[in-house]
Amino acid sequence: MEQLLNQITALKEEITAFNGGDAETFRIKYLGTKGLVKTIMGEMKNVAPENKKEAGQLLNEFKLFTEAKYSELNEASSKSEIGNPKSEIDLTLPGDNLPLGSRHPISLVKNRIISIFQRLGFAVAEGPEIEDDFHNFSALNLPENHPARDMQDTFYISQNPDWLLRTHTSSVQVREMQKGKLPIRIICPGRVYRNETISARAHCFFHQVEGLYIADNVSFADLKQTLYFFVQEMFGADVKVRFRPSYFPFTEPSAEMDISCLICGGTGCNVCKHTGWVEILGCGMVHPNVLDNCGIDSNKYTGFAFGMGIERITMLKYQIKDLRLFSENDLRFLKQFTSAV
Ligand code: 2U9
Repeated sequence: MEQLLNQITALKEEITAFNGGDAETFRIKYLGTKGLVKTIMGEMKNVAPENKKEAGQLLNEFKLFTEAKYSELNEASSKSEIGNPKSEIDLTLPGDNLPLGSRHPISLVKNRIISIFQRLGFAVAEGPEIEDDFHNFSALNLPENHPARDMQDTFYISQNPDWLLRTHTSSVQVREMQKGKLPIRIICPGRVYRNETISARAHCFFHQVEGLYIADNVSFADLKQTLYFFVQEMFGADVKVRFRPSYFPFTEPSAEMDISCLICGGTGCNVCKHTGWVEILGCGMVHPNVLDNCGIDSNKYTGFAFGMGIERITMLKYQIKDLRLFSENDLRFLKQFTSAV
């Protein structure tokens, strides 16, 4: 018993004076599976039965003493990482850079288009991508068997012959008109679907922004000035525009708008097929049948509408030659675009 007491006293002194290494060295030497605390605990078997209780208490107290010293060393070593040249952690190093993503070019251009029209008082409206025949076709002066339906090869949904993937965002405008609140001044951005063979110039889905303005006395002059403002803001003050007569079932009269070629400035190049002009959108005055189909009195109100493909605008803006790049998710392509459109 006395021998045990002497051993404990000697070890306590040694531990108090310990400065021979870090906390881990201490743990291995005293508290590890082959450490001195374990060894001295083994001495219990040599203690006489009448002293066992007292020896047990002494050993326990010694173990707690050793563990307290270990915690103390641990705490001291974590504090000393800062400014400690021996520390394995260099807290003065700059942090790791988190890779920041960038917006998709289609989103950048979409947001730019939205902000231009918002300045003219247009609100953003959205609607479902799965539509019914009425909102996508019939309301828009495209009755069943109308040949113009073939202009937009449609994905139908097999569960119900009335359901389809919208071929344009015009169905959103129809839904807004049905609400019956006038005037209406909205733009409708969104994804649309057409059953086309995928190539550099076509895909089975793309993105549109369509616009609609219905009020008293809306004229073709309003349409021209609105779109002229858009083009100037989007492509710069030097860009020229021209309107060509066209046909759409939902507008009458209808037109397509071209801008002077951004590449050659109008002198002729491959991009504009040597015409000096590139087409960017379709537009027109909303057909009276469409107003009536949606519950708006065509004798009282007039309106204009327009539609553009965001991919097309983006390709012109950034000189991108292949539509497939937008959906391949190749980071080498996507990383090139910043928010500065
Ligand atoms: C309502 C009434 C009329 C929207 C219009 C176009 C002309 C047009 C195309 C441009 C390229 C579609 O993305 S594209 O393939 N769009 O030419 N869109 S007028 O007319 C409407 C819309 C809604 C109620």
